[in-house]
Amino acid sequence: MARWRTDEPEGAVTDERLWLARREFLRLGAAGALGLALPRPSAADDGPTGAVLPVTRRVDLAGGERPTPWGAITTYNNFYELGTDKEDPARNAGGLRPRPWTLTVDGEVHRPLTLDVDELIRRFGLEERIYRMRCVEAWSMVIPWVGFPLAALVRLAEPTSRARFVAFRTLLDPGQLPGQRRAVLDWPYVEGLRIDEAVHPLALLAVGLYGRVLPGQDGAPIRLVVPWKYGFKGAKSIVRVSFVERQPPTSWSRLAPSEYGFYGNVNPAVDHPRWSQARERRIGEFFRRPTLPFNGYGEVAPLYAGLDPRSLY
Ligand SMILES: Nc1nc2c(c(=O)[nH]1)N[C@H]1C(S)=C(S)[C@@H](COP(=O)(O)O)O[C@H]1N2
Ligand SMILES: [Mo]
Repeated sequence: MARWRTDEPEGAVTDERLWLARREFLRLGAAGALGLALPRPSAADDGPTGAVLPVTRRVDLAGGERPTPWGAITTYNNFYELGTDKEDPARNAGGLRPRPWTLTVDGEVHRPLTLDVDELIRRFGLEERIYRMRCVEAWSMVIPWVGFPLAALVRLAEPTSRARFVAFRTLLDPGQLPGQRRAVLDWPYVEGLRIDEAVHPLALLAVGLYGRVLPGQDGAPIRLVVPWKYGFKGAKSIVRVSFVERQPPTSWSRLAPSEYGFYGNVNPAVDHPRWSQARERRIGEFFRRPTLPFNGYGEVAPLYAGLDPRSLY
């Protein structure tokens, strides 16, 4: 069971030497025979790059497990607007312009907002959250995100009593996201949460990775992270957050309702129609490991009390 742990000294996460030391450690790990199971980055993994973010505390919610190397997190991606192969997003992210970037919050709120992402960062501050990430395709990673709780944005917007769901919309711009020229999904990518899920302290808006600004392929400049749900819930490159009365139609559940539900909670007992969800492959590991209910974040179970667990996928 995940537990909050905040005993890391302030500022330690931004200490360059700490990252360098860890980088060496990761490189040794990947050099062994099991390194063959790693997705091969197109270039050598030189470790984190990009602007350093001001992180004030670190929360390890992956049980002390070593984070997946930067090179794998940034070259093995799902971001269909940048191509459907795992290596495509890293190759095609060059046209995405993540700054300046404004986020609009609208719908059933007392305070509709349009704010620059960097203004949001200044307002809320940043923390590092190390989470497990489980894709519906049965692979997983351990990712040191940088961000702020989604609950902070919800509080700022002051939802009305009618707001029951929150919808997240990705940028629609085929110039920056060339994959939108093909109708793979019904663009823009839309995901959604129930409002009580959205204010759960684990739900995160991520703006960084390994202490650095988020690379385009990982959803720059701001993306959703909901660690107890399959990765597809985590919409990338978000431009709009809308509070609504009714459950929003979400991209994957519209495309294949029998394969992807609205909830998308990680559940080893409910198989995808085309493969088992009982086990998963942690990127970098050879043997599959058992999938954990709610991806190991069982503290969210009360959110779903009284609902049929088989309907939660
Ligand atoms: N806009 C958008 N968001 C998206 C996707 C996508 O194709 N487009 N893929 C989702 C899926 S299936 C997963 S597993 C995660 C992958 O995040 P990562 O590439 O940063 O690991 O992003 C999710 N967010
Ligand atoms: Mo996924």
